[in-house]
Amino acid sequence: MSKFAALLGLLFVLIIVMGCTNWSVVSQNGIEVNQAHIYLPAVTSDGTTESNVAAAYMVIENMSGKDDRLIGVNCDFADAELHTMSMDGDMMKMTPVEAFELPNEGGLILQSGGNHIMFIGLRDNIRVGDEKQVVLRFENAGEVVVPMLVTAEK
Ligand SMILES: [Cu+2]
Repeated sequence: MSKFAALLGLLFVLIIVMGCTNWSVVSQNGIEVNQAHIYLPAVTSDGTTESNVAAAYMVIENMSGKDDRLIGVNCDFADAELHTMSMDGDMMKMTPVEAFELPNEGGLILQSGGNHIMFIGLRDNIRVGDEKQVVLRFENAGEVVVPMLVTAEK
């Protein structure tokens, strides 16, 4: 099975698992973003958070005809970084990276415990149920604006 077929299979499973959750789908310049959402940790009873960080998870596919890379993220509610997870002894730790590879006809899965977008220094009293605009910057495809629902779900 090709990597892409495996990715499609995973995407199918993700969609079933996530059921009716209406997380955003954006298709632009050959880049398709599915299931994009912002995970807010430590949510309190009013839907805000005691944390000053959050993460974004999604599935990105590249149907543009050329290899690409996710090289940055911008938003107005925090500073954003690309993070990967690695082992430090027997501890998992997050490390900032410059880019994620996104080969043509391939995909990139940003998920809890793996590669993700990290929001640091949350502003604006972000809360569950908000929709936030997040700009993904690709080396070839340019900027793709993705509206993302804020949720307490990973
Ligand atoms: Cu992180």
